[in-house]
Amino acid sequence: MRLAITREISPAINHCELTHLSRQPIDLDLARGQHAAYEACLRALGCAVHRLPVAEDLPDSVFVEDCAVVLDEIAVITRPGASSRRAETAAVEHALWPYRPLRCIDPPATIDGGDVLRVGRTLYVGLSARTNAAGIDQLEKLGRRFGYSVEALEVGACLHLKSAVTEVAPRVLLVNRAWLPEKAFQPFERIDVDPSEPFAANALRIGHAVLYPAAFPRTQERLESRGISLRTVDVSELAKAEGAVTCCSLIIGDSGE
Ligand code: CIR
Repeated sequence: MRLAITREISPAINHCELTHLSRQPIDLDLARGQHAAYEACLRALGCAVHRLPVAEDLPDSVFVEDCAVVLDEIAVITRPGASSRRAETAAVEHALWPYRPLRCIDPPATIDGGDVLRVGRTLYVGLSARTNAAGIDQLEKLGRRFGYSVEALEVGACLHLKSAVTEVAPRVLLVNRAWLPEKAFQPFERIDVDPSEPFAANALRIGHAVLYPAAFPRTQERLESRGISLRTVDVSELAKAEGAVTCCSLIIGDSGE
């Protein structure tokens, strides 16, 4: 069975980091309800959910994806690019140690899990405002031992690489090309987000299903007409914190290949 690690939303979420969006009030009760529905969806897709306890003073701690890169052989505990987020990793590290040998990213390197897209044995890593070249270099050295190769891509127009691209079926990528380097991912089948839905490229693939935000009906139609089976969730409140569906969990289990 797959395990999904999640974390309760901090009551301080209204003080979250924001890079590309302006601040809008987040309704904490509504956000908690949506987060619980997200977890229910993970369960419906076959995951056992391990929810980490709340961190009152860590506004972005619900976004556990940024704290680790879970591979089949090891888990790499990251060093998030935003200094306000560095203390989030301790609880995630504690939760992961029964499941994987752990490795750590050391200063001055920074890396956010949202910048790491695994496709087969390749780790595509965004060089972004959060992930620096030293972080990519350390991940490359850690992954190489287990047969992973790393490809770096510049990400400037959006927060993380996975804001612009995720895998929705084996070697089928959902992309917002406007946020990616021109020739990125050319060898793959690519499904473009609808131009009116630039934030629609973040989808969470679990086995043969895809967990997807309800906010992007036009891109949803493109995915469904390609035969991708979706389960939609309303994550409108977490979207105000620049979060999407991959960022609220760490999935441990078979890689779905
Ligand atoms: C941040 O700026 O770090 C948070 N407000 C949002 C993080 C979203 N993480 C992700 O997409 N992997």
